[in-house]
Amino acid sequence: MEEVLKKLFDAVLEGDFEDVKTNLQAALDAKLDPIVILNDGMIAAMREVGCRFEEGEYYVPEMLIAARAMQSGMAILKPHLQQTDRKSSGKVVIGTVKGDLHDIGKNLVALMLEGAGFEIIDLGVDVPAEEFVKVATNVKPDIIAMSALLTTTMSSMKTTLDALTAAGLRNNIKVIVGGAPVTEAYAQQIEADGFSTDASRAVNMAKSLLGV
Ligand code: B1M
Repeated sequence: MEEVLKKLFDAVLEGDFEDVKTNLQAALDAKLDPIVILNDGMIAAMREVGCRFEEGEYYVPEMLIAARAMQSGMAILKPHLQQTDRKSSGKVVIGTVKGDLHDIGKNLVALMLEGAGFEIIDLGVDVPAEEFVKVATNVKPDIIAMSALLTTTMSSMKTTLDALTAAGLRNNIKVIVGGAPVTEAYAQQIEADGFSTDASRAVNMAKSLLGV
């Protein structure tokens, strides 16, 4: 790994925002691909945070501090990840499902979709099925995008899909799902229209579902 990416990785891991800022800028100045900076420097560090949590070396406060450093870094990286194409590709309502407070992956998906020309309505975290239905009824999106990071909250995706069907909205709206514990098999089982493992693929999935 490039030295500067290793430093960025360590800065996110330690939740040191000043070091995140310095090394992120250094990586950009070195003309490294922003996607590589994101994946190898920052997302890889969050994965390591998860491993340390599992091993009992990190606790919730350390996860939170790393998450804040990651979010601040994403804000700096944002303009470099977005394309200049401003033509509207469609309207997306996005949220992390009920019971789940993880929003970094969801924010990345929203950021990349926005960069690809989608209009984003971000409902935040811990979004109940009724809220997805209410907003979908009002704003008539082309896509609903749901994120879940906990095995215990994945079932909220199915609850939301059922609520959309009950409200008669399912025929007009494509639903895409993702997040670390979500698999293609699970997406098929709950009859989502699309699934992706990461934010870039979520954009491709959204575009192909809408044919844009
Ligand atoms: Co939590 N946490 N956490 N956590 N946390 C995980 C998810 C965990 C895997 C850690 C571990 O044990 N290794 C574990 C879940 C275990 C499980 O269910 N299998 C866990 C746990 C247990 C918990 C708590 C229960 C801990 C506790 O309180 N005892 C608690 C739950 C709170 C709740 O939600 N109700 C909790 C809390 C937290 C914090 C609040 C401290 C913090 C979140 C802060 C925040 O998000 N603002 C946090 C963090 C930071 C993590 C880890 C370390 C990092 C998550 C992350 O941001 N990754 C995580 C470990 C891990 O993931 N390995 C962990 C970086 C991000 C870019 O990746 O979100 O996966 P990710 O998004 C990816 C893809 O998944 C995909 O695209 C992104 C990449 O491009 N993607 C989509 C995501 N959504 C998508 C939607 C799509 C398509 C793709 O279409 C719509």
